Amino acid sequence: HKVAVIVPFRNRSEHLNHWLYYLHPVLMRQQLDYGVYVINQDGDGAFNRAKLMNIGFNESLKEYDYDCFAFSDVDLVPIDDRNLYRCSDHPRHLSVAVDKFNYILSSKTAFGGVSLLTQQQFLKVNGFSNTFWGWGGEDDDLYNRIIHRGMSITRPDAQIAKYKMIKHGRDLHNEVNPENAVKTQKTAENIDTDGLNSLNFTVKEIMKDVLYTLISVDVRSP
Ligand code: UD2
Ligand code: MN
Repeated sequence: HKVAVIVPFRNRSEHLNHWLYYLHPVLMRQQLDYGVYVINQDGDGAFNRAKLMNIGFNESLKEYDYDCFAFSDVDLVPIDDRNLYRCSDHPRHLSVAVDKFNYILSSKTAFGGVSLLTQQQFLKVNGFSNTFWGWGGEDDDLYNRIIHRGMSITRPDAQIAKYKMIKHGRDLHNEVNPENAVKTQKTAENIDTDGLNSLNFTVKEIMKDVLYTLISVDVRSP
């Protein structure tokens, strides 16, 4: 399994240090051929998690022929090695039971946190939407895209797919955006024209560390 782990990022260095410390041993024990790509949003415009994921997909493929993409928040640490960071026949949701939510899945359609898609699956849904600025909705929109394209999702057992979320408040410039909830009703209208095929950004800097590649990008805030 050639897995690119894509981590959306801005101003969470402490979380990143923890994440790297805990995740590398897990991923190594899982015997994956993997690379970690931390996609840092440059500037202080509204955060766009989904767009950073699309950028990570594009940029990681320039380096290696990855066939699986693990999209992961920087604050989610798996607590069971059996929760494999591998793709399957269906897009896969790994962060099933998170301590912050008392280890209970919020809804059957939840797809945020940590999710995995093969290259083919991600291309089939045209990636994430690029237009979800601020907090919320982008994960639901990706779920809708998957269903719209005739796929379904799978999850590991909740006993295995347990996570700790590093404690945090809401970040600056990532306020809840009420427009995002409205937009999740319009996935079918947008999927063909908003996504990987409409992605625009500028790479500002690429920094290669032994443990990860940090790519700073201008996401061209509206
Ligand atoms: C939930 C979802 C998350 C995403 C978000 C809504 C789960 C477990 N998590 O997380 O996947 O759908 O809601 O957008 O369902 N980040 C930064 N710097 C910032 C802001 C965000 O690095 O200033 C990154 C970081 O990787 C973070 C992620 O974006 O973990 C999601 O942001 P959050 O942790 O504030 O959102 P949360 O915990 O509500
Ligand atoms: Mn979080």
